[in-house]
Amino acid sequence: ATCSVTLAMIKPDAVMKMGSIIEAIFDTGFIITKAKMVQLNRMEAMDFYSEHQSKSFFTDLINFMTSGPIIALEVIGDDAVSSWRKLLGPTNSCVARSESPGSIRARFGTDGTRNAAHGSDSIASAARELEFFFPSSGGRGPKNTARFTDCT
Ligand code: YYY
Ligand code: MG
Repeated sequence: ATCSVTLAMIKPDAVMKMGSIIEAIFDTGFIITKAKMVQLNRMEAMDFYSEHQSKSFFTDLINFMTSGPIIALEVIGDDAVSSWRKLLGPTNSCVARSESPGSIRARFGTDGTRNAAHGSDSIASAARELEFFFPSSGGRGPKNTARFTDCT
């Protein structure tokens, strides 16, 4: 089993359900190694989702993602990028409810935009998205020096 890392995010519609989502994360065998609640401004949300800037849903996505706080999580586990996306379920929560009823998007999301949570789609985007929320330069204040190296 190969332990790897991904960026999980609880979106504004699901922050009130964070307890149940974090419980599902641990129940599935993941470990959370960093956590941060922040509210993104429009520039930050557009940067995070820049791959979608030409899509018809982009403005709706940015409006939603800036509508309240989000929680960014560094999650480690066996094959974390794909196993976290599997736990998330399909992008659209309505589809998730029929195709993957126990998934996080099925349980906690509403529709194709308000879908409760995010997961990086590749190892490269996990690295980019983790650096976005948890810059290695760190800035002022205490540093997280905790190291979690196994998946047990
Ligand atoms: O990676 P994932 O979140 O499953 O889907 P993406 O295709 O990357 O889209 C990012 C984000 O955009 C999605 O979580 C909801 C929103 N979105 C939308 O509002 N309408 C669509 N038709 C597709 C995606
Ligand atoms: Mg995506």
